[in-house]
Amino acid sequence: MIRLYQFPPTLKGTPNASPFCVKLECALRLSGLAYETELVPNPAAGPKHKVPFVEIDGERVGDSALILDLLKLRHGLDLDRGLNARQRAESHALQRMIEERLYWVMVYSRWMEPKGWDVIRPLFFAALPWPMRRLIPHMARKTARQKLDGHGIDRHTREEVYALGAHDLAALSAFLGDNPFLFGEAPTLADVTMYGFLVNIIGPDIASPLKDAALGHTNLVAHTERMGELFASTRLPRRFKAAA
Ligand SMILES: N[C@@H](CCC(=O)N[C@@H](CS)C(=O)NCC(=O)O)C(=O)O
Repeated sequence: MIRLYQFPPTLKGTPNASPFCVKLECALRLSGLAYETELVPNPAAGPKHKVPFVEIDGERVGDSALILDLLKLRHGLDLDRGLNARQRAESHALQRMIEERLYWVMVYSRWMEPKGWDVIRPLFFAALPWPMRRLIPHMARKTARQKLDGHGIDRHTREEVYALGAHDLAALSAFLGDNPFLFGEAPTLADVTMYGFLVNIIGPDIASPLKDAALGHTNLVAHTERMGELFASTRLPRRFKAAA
């Protein structure tokens, strides 16, 4: 049995506030593999102190990319089986751009910007008992700033941050062109990845120049809607369960 651990659904407009959780769950749904979902509010529960993580055959594994490698090995999950070597390389580069750069612009828009913080603060920490509900958000925001600083994105001006994000979105839009999916007629892992991040940028009610830039690419919006329909129409997990 595959058990997927992810954040509880707190943020309206996206299946999960973590784009990595959406990516992994979408890959599982499109593959048709049976899985169960457990909801963990605290990523520290995972082997790498991040979500998503999974339990496969009794073993806990963290990181969506490593999990997908393992699912390919053990369960034959391969959304890229139709791609040639060059397309696989392109897919790899697109995913790394989305996850290692665009992601951080999204994190900046949520955690550093007052408009983002005002939305996520009451949602992400609602389950905490008083007085932790007052203290933890402040500490978590400080940690987020340290991570953004470590990555380097927070060393740029606000305008530069959003210009970098807009470049990534423009590259994705140009690559997609008029195709329904990034590599043609069928969704691949790069589509699943792009969906996880775009639905998190476009879906929630968090105004930002990043969201504006994404909404400016009609093909990216259409892709997100297309993937959202696939996500919703594919098999639902057998049960949702809150982790102890
Ligand atoms: N490379 C990881 C990234 C996962 C990740 O960054 N998850 C975030 C939520 S979107 C997290 O758990 N952050 C908690 C932390 O960094 O402490 C993956 O692909 O799964």
